[in-house]
Amino acid sequence: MTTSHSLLLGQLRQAVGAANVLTQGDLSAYEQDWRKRETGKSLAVVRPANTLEVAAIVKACVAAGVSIVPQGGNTGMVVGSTPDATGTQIVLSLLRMNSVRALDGGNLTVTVDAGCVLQNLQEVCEKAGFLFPLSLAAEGSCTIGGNLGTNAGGTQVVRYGNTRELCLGLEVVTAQGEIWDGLSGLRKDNTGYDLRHLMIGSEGTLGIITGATMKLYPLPVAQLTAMAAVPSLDAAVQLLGLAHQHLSAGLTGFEVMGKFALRLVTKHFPQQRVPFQDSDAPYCVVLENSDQESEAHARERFERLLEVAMAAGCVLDAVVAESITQARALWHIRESIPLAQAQEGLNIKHDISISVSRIPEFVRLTDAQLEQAYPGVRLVNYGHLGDGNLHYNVQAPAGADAEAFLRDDEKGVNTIVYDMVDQFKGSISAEHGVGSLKRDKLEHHKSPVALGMMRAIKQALDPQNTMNPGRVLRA
Ligand code: FAD
Ligand code: S2G
Ligand code: ZN
Repeated sequence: MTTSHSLLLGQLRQAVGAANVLTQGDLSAYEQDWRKRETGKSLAVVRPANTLEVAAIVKACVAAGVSIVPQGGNTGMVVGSTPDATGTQIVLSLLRMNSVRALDGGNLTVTVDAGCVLQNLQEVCEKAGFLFPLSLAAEGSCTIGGNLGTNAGGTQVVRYGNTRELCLGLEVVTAQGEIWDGLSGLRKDNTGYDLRHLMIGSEGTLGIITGATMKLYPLPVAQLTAMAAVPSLDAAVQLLGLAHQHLSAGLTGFEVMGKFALRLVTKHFPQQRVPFQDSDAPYCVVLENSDQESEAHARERFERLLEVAMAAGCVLDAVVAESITQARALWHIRESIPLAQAQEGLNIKHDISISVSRIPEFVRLTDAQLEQAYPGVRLVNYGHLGDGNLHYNVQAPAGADAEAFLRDDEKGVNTIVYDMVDQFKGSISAEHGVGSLKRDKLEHHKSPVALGMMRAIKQALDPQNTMNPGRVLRA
C-alpha cells in the first residue's frame, strides 16, 4: 500500500471512526455485484454517519487522488456500485445514513437520508397514513440514494412515474466535497438549471446524494389486484388499453409474465401457488386498481373491466384477490421472477423500453432471430408492460453451461436484441441504468451529440474523475 493510501486511511479513520473503515474480512457484500458477475477489490469500504462525514471523506480522497464508488444497497443490475479490481478505490456506503428526517403531511413530502432502505421508508409513511409509491422487488435492500442514483422504475411507474418524478429536492456532496442543500419541498422553483434532475440517474458519477425530499400520496382506500391469463402479448396490450379506459388513474400496476418466467418461479419456489400453470396461455398479467372511493366501487369497476376483456377475447381467465394476503401472493409471484432466474443460473438481461403498441411485434421478431441463432435458448420475458419496459432476458438452453453461454454468446445475443431495439426506436436501458456493464453499448447506441453533452457535464462537475469513474461514460 502506498504511503499516500495509508495516510488517507488514517484521515478516514479520523473522520468516521476506525470501526467504519473496513479493509479486512469478508467484504463481498460491498465488492461483488448482486448478479455475481464481477468481484472488485476496494482500498477500503467507508461508512459515514452523516453528510458532514461524507464531505470530509470526499475532500480527503480528492487530496489523495483516490476515486470513490458511492454505494447504497448494492442491488444494482449494471455493475455500477462495486469497486474495480485495482484495490485503489474507496467504496462509500451510505447504509449508516438511514433515518427519516422529517415528514410533512400538509405539504405531502418526506425528507430522508440517502441510505434509508426503500421498504423502511414505505412503512414509516404508511404508519403516518401516507403512501410512498416507489415499489420494486429489491425494496427490502435498495436505498433511496440508489433509487435516485439509478432513477429506479419498479411496478408502479404506470401511475406514479419513476423515482425522478417522485423527488422534489436533493442534498448532495459534490465531487469537490462541498454540500449542496437543495432539500426544498417546493413543487415549483424555476431558478436556473434543475440540478436535481442532473443528479438523478447520474449513477454516482456527478456527486453523492446524501438526502432527498420525496413526494407523498394519500393512502388508497381500496386496492384490488388480479392475475389474468391472456392468449398473446397483443391481447396483453389490448387489456392494458381497456384497463386505462375503465380504471384511468386507478391503474397502479400492469406487469406481464411469460410462461417460462412463471415456470421458473414454480420450479424454484414450489411453495408459491402460481395460477393458470396448466393453461396453455403464453402470458399472464398482474394488474392493480387503487381507488380513493370504496372497495365496492373499485371491485365493481375491476370486475366490469375483466368482463369486457373476456368478451373481447383478450383475457382467457382471471383471478381477483379476495384479500390483501392474496393480493400480496400474486405480487410475490411477479417479484420472485428475478430471484428464480438467479437460482436458474447466470443469465443475459435486457432491460429495454419500446412503445407499448409495438412490443408484440418486437418480441415476435426478436424471439425468432434468437431461436434461429441460438437453438434451444430459453426466453424469460416479463416486466413492466404498463410503461413499455420489458425484462427481455435470455437463459442458456436447458442443460447448457450458463457461464460459458454468458462468456461466449452474450455479445451476439446483445447485438440481436439491441439492434432490434434501435430499429424500434427503443432504449437499451429503461430503468437499471448503464453502470460499467452497458457503458460501451451506450457509446454505440446513444447519439454522439448526447454523448458529447454528457461528457461536458462530467468534465465540468467532476474534472478529477473522483466520482465512480468508468461508469456511464468511459473514464
Ligand atoms: P446500488 O446498487 O448501491 O447503486 C446503484 C447505482 O447508484 C450505482 O451507480 C451507485 O454508485 C449509485 N448510488 C448509490 N447510492 C448513491 C447515492 N447516495 N448517491 C449517488 N449515487 C448513488 N431496478 C428498477 O429500476 N426497477 C425494478 O423493478 C428493479 N427490480 C429489481 C429486482 C431485484 C430482485 C434486484 C436485485 C434489483 C432490481 N432493480 C430494479 C435494480 C436495483 O434494485 C435498482 O437499480 C436500485 O435503485 C438500486 O438501489 P441500491 O440502493 O441497491 O443502489
Ligand atoms: C424487475 C429485475 C431485474 C431482472 O424485477 O422488475 O427490474 O431483469 C427487474 O431480473
Ligand atoms: Zn424492473
